Amino acid sequence: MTHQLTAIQGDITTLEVDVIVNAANSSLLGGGGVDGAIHRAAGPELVEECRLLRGCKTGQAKMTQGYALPAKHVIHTVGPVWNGGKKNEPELLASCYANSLAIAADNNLKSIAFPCISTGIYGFPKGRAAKIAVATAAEFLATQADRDWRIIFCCYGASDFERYSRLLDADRAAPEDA
Ligand code: AR6
Repeated sequence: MTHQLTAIQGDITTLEVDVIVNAANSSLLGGGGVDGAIHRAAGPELVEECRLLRGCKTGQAKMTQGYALPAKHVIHTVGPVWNGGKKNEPELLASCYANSLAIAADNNLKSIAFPCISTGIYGFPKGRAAKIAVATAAEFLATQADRDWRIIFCCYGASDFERYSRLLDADRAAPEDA
């Protein structure tokens, strides 16, 4: 049994994994940022399947096929819009990661790549978002003793990649330091 929790820098639409996660909006009908990139790379069949899903609430997630993407599936999750931090934004962001991982587990998927949900157009502070992402993924892996997992944080920019690399190094060092 192996668990990999890693950060890479690159374009999530190029990854050959079981599933990539989309930072969507509640319509699930496409938009800008990583959502636009995923829809462009997947082709028009993606929005056709998304139409059948009838939207998605903030913090929840729904899965489709990957169509022309190298990834087999897409999990669409709707991150919170940052509104100062007192509107449950941290809990809702954690739910995006936890619910996406739960859907992947239910479908026997083993490799999953996340973008930095909510930290672009939705304005969630990047440092806080990264801590929530890493902590939620680590909590999930702690429940998966009998299964292999590869969880990738796919960072578009160099500063995001450095932030995640630091956090993951600290996460790995923690048990020895304790
Ligand atoms: N691969 C990986 N990450 C990417 C890519 C890519 N190809 N393109 C952008 N990013 P955002 P949000 C990063 O704004 O804040 C859409 O219109 C980007 O650098 O895409 O959750 C939706 O329809 C940033 O780190 O998502 C919603 O309306 C991260 O992806 C709204 O934006 C997320 O930025 C969602 O806003």
